[in-house]
Amino acid sequence: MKLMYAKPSPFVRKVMVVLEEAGKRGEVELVDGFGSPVAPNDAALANNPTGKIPSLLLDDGTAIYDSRVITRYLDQQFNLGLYPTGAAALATNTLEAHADAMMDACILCVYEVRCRDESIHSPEWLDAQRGKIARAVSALQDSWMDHLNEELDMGQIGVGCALEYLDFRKEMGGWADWRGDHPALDAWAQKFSSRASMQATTPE
Ligand SMILES: N[C@@H](CCC(=O)N[C@@H](CS)C(=O)NCC(=O)O)C(=O)O
Repeated sequence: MKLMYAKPSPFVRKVMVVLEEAGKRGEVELVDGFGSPVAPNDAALANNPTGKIPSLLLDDGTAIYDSRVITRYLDQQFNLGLYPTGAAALATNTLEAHADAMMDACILCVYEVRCRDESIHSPEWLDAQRGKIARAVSALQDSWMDHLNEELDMGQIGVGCALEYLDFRKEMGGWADWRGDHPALDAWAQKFSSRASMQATTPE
């Protein structure tokens, strides 16, 4: 399998964390997929017409995306139990979607700053994305702490990746520090980031 990859990407990181948790990192070749909407990457484009990463090229030549499709595929392949079935599925799936939406808002800020000339940056747009991030962080602490402290699932992995992305791109994205106002979530994130799978995938 080949993974279209970029180390800073929080969506790619979700996939890498799953591979590390499975002990299967060695089964995937990493292919540089770093690009942006205005400078798409050839390998990323070859496997996903939108040029987004991650995409995973299977050994039979099939390309699958996006991150949620890939993590579900890996979960089934390696029997990881990261996606519970039955009634518990709704919470896990919603939490993963919540984390992905945070990442989407972050990436939109990063692209606004990095890909568009400063003269056309939109403060309203940036503030709107930062507002989404702030509300989503508060909701994690208000409503999701019990779930975050339960058995490992894909929702937790998504949240761990999203929160560390907030730290990683704080300066470029221009959002406020989230840790001071959310002590319970901060404590959870610190513990979660000590997992070997998180340590092995730290963005840089
Ligand atoms: N919904 C997608 C989002 C992926 C995404 O936005 N990836 C970014 C990198 S973090 C990307 O490939 N951006 C390039 C582009 O938008 O053209 C997923 O879950 O995989």
